[in-house]
Amino acid sequence: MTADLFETVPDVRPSREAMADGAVLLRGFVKPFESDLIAALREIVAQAPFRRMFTPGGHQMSVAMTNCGSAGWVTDRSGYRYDGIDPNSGQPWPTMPTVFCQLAVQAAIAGGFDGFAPDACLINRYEPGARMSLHQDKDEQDFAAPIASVSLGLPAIFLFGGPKRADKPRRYRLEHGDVVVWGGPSRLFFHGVAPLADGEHALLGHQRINLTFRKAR
Ligand code: MD6
Ligand code: FE
Repeated sequence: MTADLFETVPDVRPSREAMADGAVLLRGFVKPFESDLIAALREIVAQAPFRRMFTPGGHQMSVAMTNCGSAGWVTDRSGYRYDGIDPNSGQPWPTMPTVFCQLAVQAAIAGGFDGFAPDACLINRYEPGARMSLHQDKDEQDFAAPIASVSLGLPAIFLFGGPKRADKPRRYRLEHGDVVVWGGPSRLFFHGVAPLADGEHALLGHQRINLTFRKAR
């Protein structure tokens, strides 16, 4: 029997996988946006370079961050907050590119959330070994809006827990092009990212980039 009997055309449809009530994993959702998205990302990073911020407790994060949009998430010795100004430049964060906004809004719709209007996009860069400990996203003013999270570059193990820190997280492998949207009953669930394994991604090299879109204000 010859191998080509089993060949199929690649399945380019994004898939939809429920993670919890209000949380959905859209594998491959980025594909139609990919090249414009990465070009826009490079421009943002040229204006507002990645930097490793400090937690209020004085620890430097292993993940490097920047932002675009009218509100940027920052952390320093005084706490976590959203700020319209990049503290490194004293200038407003780069404007949210149209392609970023379109991707986030369309993913939110696919996840069951109409009318998402993100004003903040936190951009996380993981190099091998970087991780994010379990946390809740609760610095936003209105928890009615969902969060859309876009994974690019190297794959990561995403830890998705529950409403209590002690809830045992489930592990999801997030790959380049995957989007997670969550809100509603799971909006405040604990989550994190396991230490990034090394590897090389064809477009982004030895790193994972995560974009999280929020309505902060
Ligand atoms: C990350 N993501 O995937 C970290 N937060 O690198 C988050 O912390 C996150 O993916 C809120 C909602 C979705 C997320
Ligand atoms: Fe988060």
